[in-house]
Amino acid sequence: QEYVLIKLRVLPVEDEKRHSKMAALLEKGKVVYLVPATLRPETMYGQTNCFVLPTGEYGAYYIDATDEVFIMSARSARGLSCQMFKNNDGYTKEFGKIECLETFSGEELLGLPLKAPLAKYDKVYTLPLLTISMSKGTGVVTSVPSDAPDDYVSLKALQDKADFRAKYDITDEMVLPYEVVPIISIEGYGDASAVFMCEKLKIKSFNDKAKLQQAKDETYLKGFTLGIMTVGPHSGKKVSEAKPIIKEEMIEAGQACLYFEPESRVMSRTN
Ligand code: ZZB
Repeated sequence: QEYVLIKLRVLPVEDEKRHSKMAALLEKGKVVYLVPATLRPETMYGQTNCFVLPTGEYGAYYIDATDEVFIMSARSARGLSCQMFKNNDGYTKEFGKIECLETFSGEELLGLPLKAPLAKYDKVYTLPLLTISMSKGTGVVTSVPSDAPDDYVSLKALQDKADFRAKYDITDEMVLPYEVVPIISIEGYGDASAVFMCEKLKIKSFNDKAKLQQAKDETYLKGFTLGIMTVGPHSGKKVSEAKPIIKEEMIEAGQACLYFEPESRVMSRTN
C-alpha cells in the first residue's frame, strides 16, 4: 500500500502551559510536522483540521534526509527508517534506525495550531478522532469533511456538542470557524459528497458503523471515477487525472513524501 504523507507544520504554540513539551521541541530550532498518511492527496484543498487518537502514543522522530522532525507512531517511524527518500538516500542516516526526540500522547497533541499545505484555512487545529487505528498509516489523519464521511461526522460532532469539546479541552475557535470546503464535484452527489452521503443515509454518529462504511465506499469510488476538481490549478480536471499530478507537485514542493506499508494480511503474518 502506497500512502502519501502530508506535512502539516506545527506553528508556535498558543498555550505554553498545555503544550510545554512541544514548545521545548520547537525551541530547538527544527521544523516539526504532524504527518498524516493519506490515499487522497488531491483532497488536501479541503482540509479543516488534523486528527489524532487521544489515547494513542506518538513520537517526534528526526528525519536526516530533510533535517526535519516528524510526529507519528513508533511503528510508522520504524517503517520510514527502512525506506528510501530520494535516489539512494534513506529518510534516516542509518537504515532501520531512527532517533526519537520526544514522545507525546495523542491528548498532548490536541489543540496544536498547524499549517496544512494547500488548505484554504491559514491555520487548522489538532482534534480528537476516536476511530483512528494506531496500526495503520502513521496514526495521524488529516481531515477532509467534504469528501471523507468519518471526518464530516467527527468535525460536526465537535461543532455541535460543547460537552464533547470540553472533554478534550477543544475551544470554540478551534472548530466553529471551520466550514466544509467543497473541492470535488460528483454528478448526483453535489460538490461535497461526504456531506451528501451522510445526509442521504441519515448518519447521526459513529455508532452507525455499517452506514458509515457504505458512505465511505461510495464516496471513494464515485470520487475517483466521476469526480471533477473544482478548486486549485487543476480545477476542471477529473480526480483520476489530477491525483497523480497533485501528488508529484506536493512531493516536489517538499509538502509531502511517500510511505509504503505492507498489506495488513502480511503484517499479521510477520507480527
Ligand atoms: C484524506 C482523505 C480524504 C481520506 C478523503 C479519505 C477520504 P484505507 O482505505 O482504509 O487505508 N486514515 C489514514 N490512516 C488512518 C488510521 N490510522 N486510522 C483511521 N483512518 C486513517 O483509508 C485510508 C484513509 O483513511 C486515508 O485517506 C485517511 O483519510 C484515513 F476524502 O486522507 B484519507 C471516502 C474517503 N475519503
